[in-house]
Amino acid sequence: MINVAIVGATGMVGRTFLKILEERDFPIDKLYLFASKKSKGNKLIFKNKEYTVEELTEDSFRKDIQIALFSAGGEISKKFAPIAKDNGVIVVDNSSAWRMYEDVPLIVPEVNPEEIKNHNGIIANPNCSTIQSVLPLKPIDDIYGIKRVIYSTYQAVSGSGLGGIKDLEEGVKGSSPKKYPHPIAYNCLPHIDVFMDNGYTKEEMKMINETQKILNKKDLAVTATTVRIPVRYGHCVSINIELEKDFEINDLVNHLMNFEGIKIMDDISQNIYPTALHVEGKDEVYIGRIRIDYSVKHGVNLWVAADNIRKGAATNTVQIAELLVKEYFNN
Ligand code: 2RA
Repeated sequence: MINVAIVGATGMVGRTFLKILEERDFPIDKLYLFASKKSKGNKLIFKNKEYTVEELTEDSFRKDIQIALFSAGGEISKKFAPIAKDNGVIVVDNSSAWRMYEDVPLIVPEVNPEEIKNHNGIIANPNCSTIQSVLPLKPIDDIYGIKRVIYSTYQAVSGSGLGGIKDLEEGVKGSSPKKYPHPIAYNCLPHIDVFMDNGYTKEEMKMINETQKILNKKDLAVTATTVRIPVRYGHCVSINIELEKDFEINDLVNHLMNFEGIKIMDDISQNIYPTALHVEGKDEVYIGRIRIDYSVKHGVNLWVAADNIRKGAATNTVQIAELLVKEYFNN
């Protein structure tokens, strides 16, 4: 049994951590919940037991915490993950703060579980839209080789937290946006996170850099356009892939079907394809609209949908923690 801490326990992902830990019967002995000063004293339920949220301080990482799941933003992770690590805690961090550090593994358990041994106390959970995208890319790369990837994303407002949901719900009533620079109701914004000097957004650069790191293909040609859409939960990604080798589309579909964590939903004769509403509350990555891209020699198009708060954040983080239990705590 493991002593676990959740940092950012009262946030959307933090609360989902608790839900997933319970659903998957994670072997928890002691549970500690930490959040900012304003959430101190809040009560959260885990396995029918009430826990009191404590204020996160530099003394929070008691000696008996073994694994800490962080989802409290990059600043908190930057400051407190090293403190936790110095107290012998293994941190699984959902923020982007540590993802591109050489000595921090960036893990999607179905794709690169072997990386679990390569940490120095901090492990990073990838960006939600990256997680759902690398699942199909992994089997395709292993079997056919991938030359180039073009991402176009359609991302739910919950990716921005409660503020995103509020802008949508209030926006449909005519209120002006607070979280986004333009109304998100009845609209779509080609702008997620901040713009970088190269004209890309930080979200687009996350998808590019994280895909290359997770697939261990530093020179892979990847580009991305990430778009916010007026949907509450569920990110969708159109993925165009240029392969090294020729392929039979049915073989490619079978390889995807047989890959852990993937569900195929693809029958256009019955209007069957994954949608954001369908994936809400699920942990699998759903793939449809699989079709040859005839504009290049060996090309394929995929439509990939997943719950951005579950598989895109909380579930993937808990699955990484399960790898840790298997690797270090299964005495
Ligand atoms: C978003 N992927 O959707 C980013 C962070 N969660 O806003």
